[in-house]
Amino acid sequence: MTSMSDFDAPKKTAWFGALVPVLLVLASAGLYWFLSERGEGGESEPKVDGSAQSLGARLVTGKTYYLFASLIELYPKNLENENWDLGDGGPDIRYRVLWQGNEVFKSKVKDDSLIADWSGLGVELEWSDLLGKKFSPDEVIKGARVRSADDQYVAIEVVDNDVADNDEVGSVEILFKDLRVGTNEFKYEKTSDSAIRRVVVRVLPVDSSLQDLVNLMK
Ligand SMILES: [Ca+2]
Ligand SMILES: [Ca+2]
Repeated sequence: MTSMSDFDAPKKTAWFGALVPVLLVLASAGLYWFLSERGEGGESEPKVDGSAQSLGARLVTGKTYYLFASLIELYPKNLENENWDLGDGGPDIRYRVLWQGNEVFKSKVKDDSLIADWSGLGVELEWSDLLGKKFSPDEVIKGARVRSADDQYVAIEVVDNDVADNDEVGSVEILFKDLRVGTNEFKYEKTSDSAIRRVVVRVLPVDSSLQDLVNLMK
């Protein structure tokens, strides 16, 4: 007896049997695509995020950076065109970083200098001391943490730290879009409200390894 179902059954099996390998191929191709997309995404994300940012790269909007002045030079006379301190005493330089109207870092004072420098690290350390060490950058870096935005700036406000009353030195505003990863030097004319001659600002991505940061500071 030949019923319709007996007749159809082998045909169905053959049709389905032919389809299974095709589905398997498609499924594994899809799985491969899925995995490789994920893999590529996983590798490229930190680059987009900027953790592999190299020296001289523009700052990425929305990303957080360490920022500090590694050098501040003043003109030889104060805002009143007089000596900074009694007699021939040089200025005792300290700076603050302000971001969005808030003080986000205050430096130590460098006594009697027209050219003051800061390492950006805890007092007893040099950058080369950090190679092979297990510190996290947050433990050793002495600087501001700021988030880059193209239309925003950081202000660096400088004073001559005196015993009685500090001498104002001046303040400079630096746009994030003018900053690069690594070293940034800015020179200024003397004006009635600023005796700042030169500022060198260092910018380092916060999500870098200590090893990468040491390389960026070379
Ligand atoms: Ca003074
Ligand atoms: Ca002094």
